[in-house]
Amino acid sequence: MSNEATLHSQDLSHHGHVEHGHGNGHDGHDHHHEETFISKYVFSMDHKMIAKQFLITGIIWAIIGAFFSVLFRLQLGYPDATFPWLESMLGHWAEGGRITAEAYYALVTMHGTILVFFVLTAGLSGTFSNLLIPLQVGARDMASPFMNMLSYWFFFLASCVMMSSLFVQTGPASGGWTSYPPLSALGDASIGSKIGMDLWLVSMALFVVSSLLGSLNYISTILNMRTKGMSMTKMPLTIWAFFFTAVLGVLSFPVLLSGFILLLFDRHGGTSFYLSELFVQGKVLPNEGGSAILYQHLFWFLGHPEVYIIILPAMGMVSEILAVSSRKPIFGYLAMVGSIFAITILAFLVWAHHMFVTGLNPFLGAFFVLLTLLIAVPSAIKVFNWITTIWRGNIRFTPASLFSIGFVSTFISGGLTGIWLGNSAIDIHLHDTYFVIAHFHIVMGVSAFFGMFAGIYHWFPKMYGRFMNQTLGFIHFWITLAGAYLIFWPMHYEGMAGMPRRYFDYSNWASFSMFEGLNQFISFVVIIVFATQLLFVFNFFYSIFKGRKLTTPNPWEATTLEWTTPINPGHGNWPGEIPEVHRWAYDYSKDGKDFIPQTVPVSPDESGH
Ligand code: HEM
Ligand SMILES: [Cu+2]
Repeated sequence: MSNEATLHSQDLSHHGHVEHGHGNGHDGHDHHHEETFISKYVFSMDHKMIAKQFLITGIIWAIIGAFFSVLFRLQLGYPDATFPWLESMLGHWAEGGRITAEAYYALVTMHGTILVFFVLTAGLSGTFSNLLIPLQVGARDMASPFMNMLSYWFFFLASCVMMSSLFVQTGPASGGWTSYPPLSALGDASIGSKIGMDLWLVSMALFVVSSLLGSLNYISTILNMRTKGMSMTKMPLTIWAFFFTAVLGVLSFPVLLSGFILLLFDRHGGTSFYLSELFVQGKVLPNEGGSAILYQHLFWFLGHPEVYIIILPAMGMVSEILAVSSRKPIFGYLAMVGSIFAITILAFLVWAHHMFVTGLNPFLGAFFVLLTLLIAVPSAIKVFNWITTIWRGNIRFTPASLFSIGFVSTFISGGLTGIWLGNSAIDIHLHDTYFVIAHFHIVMGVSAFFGMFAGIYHWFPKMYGRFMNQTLGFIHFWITLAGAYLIFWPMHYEGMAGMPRRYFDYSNWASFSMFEGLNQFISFVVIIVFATQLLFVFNFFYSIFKGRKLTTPNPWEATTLEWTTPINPGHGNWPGEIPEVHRWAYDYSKDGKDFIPQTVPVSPDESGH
């Protein structure tokens, strides 16, 4: 499996880096100065605490973002009903107990923005990159703990600004999570194009800064701070996934940021990067020479990689958890790394598949179709390897392993419909219908959430020294799995029948009222699934304080380094020396042993290192 001889020389060359890491001031950190409440829990530079901050902020956002979908699903499922409590909660946004059209668009926009960026980017990637990178590569902390702390606080600031937009008089942005101009560029276009849009842009700019600060740290930590013996090919797949996720972010978020800055100029600086030849109420606007399509290129140059920024960390964690819980080595480690790499490259080459209906030259479109469909190859390799990893494994069913298997299931289901949408000829029919909503919710909404849940159940003991309740975890899994399919499967059919997305009320169209019963059913399931997530949130917070305590540092009998730290590791992770690594991360069921940690020498004579 491994190639000891060639790695040996690499080990030595890395040694220098590691010592450098030692001297970084973390050693004996605890002895030197008292940790105050503020330095320990608020402005902490400990990657583990920052991970918890990202996670808890992400959970709060997830509740809000998901609750918004409950609100607008009420409108979609019961367009004629009135809910007096809505009016007492939302005031004039729900006059007479019905959500207004403006409020509907704002809710959809906030729902999408919050879940994509604040939950699945910051909450998922931010949490687990922070938690696992230093622990699994054997470092005392990130390359720059201070920058890492800043990364959280920029996220927190972005959160405050986005949150404040919910309370301004004209309401939050309502141009969709993509914020296409001219709706987003013209303050008078709609009520949600006013100050709410500015706050949205400022918040997102802060968010990009946070994401870049985080990613640069992740990349430099992985490249420079690995412990002795941890060559790149001995890294767990989680680390590979976080590495490429960070690369994606560093290369694409700046493009989005520049797109947003130009949009701010258009809104307030009198420029017209995105505006041209516009008539508003019979009046010609002065803007000349801009192009709304330019914005779409800038947006989707991030927008597409963004879906991989969301899904790759989940893929990494699932690979890890499947190996641990089936007590088998991961199948095809190098193919897994290679396919993450291929996905990363391809992610940058396909953005215009979101723009088939913009009047793109069909000849150019053909290239984007080809490149898009090519992503199916590395994706299929990964799916094949996950299945062969659990094949004939001795599977231990835990909430983490079930959510990992659920991830593979929803990733396959959503990935297949991606092949349809990747074909421009079919996409032109399905564009902006519920088929797209169904596709991306299954493949990146549900899958990524499953990866996140799996990660939380699996690493909760490392984070808090306690277990989460298993029974509640099983209930959470089965209802969520069934619910996700019941919600999103039917949406494919609605989409094929032409039901458009972002419509506030379908009841005027005879052809769509045939879905009345179905829409009601979907909305009903949404409420149940939402309640189930609250059960998870309860389990999470309850277990932090009252969960069953860990008695051993390695409860899942895993091979990776994070389980060699004490049950509640301090800042610096290992009290003494950083452990040395001798083997890859997946020696399960080998040499007659159930598992062999990475720290165990391969052969006696190798230990003389
Ligand atoms: C039970 C969970 C969820 C339900 C019921 C739900 C439902 C919906 C529906 C019906 C829409 C379309 C509204 C419209 O276009 O009129 C929508 C939009 C969207 N949702 Fe979800 N969603 C859920 C979870 C998620 C998750 C986990 C994500 C994270 C990826 C997500 C991301 C989005 C995005 C990006 C949009 C598009 C917003 C836009 O058009 O600007 N949703 N959701
Ligand atoms: Cu895409």
